[in-house]
Amino acid sequence: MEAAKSALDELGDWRRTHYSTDLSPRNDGEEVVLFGIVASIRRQGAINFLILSDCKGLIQIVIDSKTSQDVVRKMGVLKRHSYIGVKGRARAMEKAPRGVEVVPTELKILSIPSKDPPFDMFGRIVPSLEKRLDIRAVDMRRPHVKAIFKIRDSVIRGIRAFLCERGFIEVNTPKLISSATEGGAALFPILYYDKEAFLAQSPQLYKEQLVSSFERVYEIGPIFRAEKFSTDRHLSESISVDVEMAYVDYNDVMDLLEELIKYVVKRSGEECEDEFRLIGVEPMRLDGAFGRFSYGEVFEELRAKGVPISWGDDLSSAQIRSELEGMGGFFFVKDWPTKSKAFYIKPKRDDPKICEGFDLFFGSMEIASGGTRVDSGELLRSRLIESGLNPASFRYHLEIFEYGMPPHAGFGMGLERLLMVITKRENIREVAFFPRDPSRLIP
Ligand code: AMO
Repeated sequence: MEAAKSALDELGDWRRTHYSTDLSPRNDGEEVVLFGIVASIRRQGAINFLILSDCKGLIQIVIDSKTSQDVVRKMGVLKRHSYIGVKGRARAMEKAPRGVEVVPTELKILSIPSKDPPFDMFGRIVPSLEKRLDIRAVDMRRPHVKAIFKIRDSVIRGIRAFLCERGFIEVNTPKLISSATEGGAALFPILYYDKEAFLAQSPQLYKEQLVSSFERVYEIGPIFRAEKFSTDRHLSESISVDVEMAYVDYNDVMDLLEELIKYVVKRSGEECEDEFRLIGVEPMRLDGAFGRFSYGEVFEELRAKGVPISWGDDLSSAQIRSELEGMGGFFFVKDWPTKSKAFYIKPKRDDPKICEGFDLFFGSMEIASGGTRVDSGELLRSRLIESGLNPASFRYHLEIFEYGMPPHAGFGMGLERLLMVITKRENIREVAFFPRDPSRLIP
């Protein structure tokens, strides 16, 4: 350990000239400065092959008998997960990955780990997900884990580009709130100075208030749900893509959501070819229109197949899920029983037992839900009471409606759920940086 510490160099005035992926045979002979983490070291006789991993990719570093003694000496103390700087010359090399390698003239050792991770960089040794999550930041150094988060980044940029292009503005709404929006059971209570408050379950009420001035708003932010159970699809803290629009109804927002998903799936597939290859997934192609079925149609079909379901049940029982799985792909279920949906979803004018609400599924997994909103303050008050909520707790919200509210509609989409579909991961924890669930509050 002492020996390792004394071997450490200062960053000094070294600055990166290239990322690993900037280099190609065309850089042959060029002076380069690279930084990164040692992914692997292979010693072959007198030659050392070191794979350096930076935030963009991998590059081979070759140390042979012609390399300076200082570099060769430093190679002796290097191990996997050491952070280093390499100054040297790029050399075209057919056998190297991407046809180029770097021959160092100088090496800086910036950090040497005192602990070896329980997995290797390339997924040959795979410990349990729990163990990986315990040291998540180290787990994410691995190229194929990092790839998932690069795809995530591309998806988020795609969402922003798509919505910005259509005149939406990005907003942020409070996460410390005074009352439930999605039903009391799943709330996290907190102490706000000397009062009880809650972590926001969704930006629902605020995004609705904001359409009264901005007409088109969206937020990509955390939602908190005190889920009582642990499943592969639920997090206690998740990222939601919330969209709200004035002067439209649920049909328009279903169109928008379908277009948005097709756009980000295509864009991330094109932008992240390498990342999809790394995770062994063929990017999705979404050609046809998403199916749109009414709750009544789905209910009748399930009944006809002998699946136990009562009118108003959600579609989450194990048996229903296995039926929905068979439908494959994305599809909407709309026109839900009013009693099954939140108080802010608008009942149909000609049949108030049914509402203009929808869920978007991918197989049996709910990806998003939304609907036309109640825009009358009076109706909102009575819907709150019917839903067992106290209008007094929503006074601040109802008051805005007294000042007038345009017709509006919107949706909330679980970012991790969409990413599970895009990256074909079975467990939601794989697509969250630092997942939170009933048994995990660290790291
Ligand atoms: P809902 O409660 O259906 O609707 O949530 C919207 C979407 O958010 C995702 N989601 C979750 N993802 C992971 N873990 C969780 N615990 C979790 N809870 C929800 C799902 C879900 O479809 N205000 C409404 C939306 C709206 O009408 O605009 C709402 O929150 O993908």
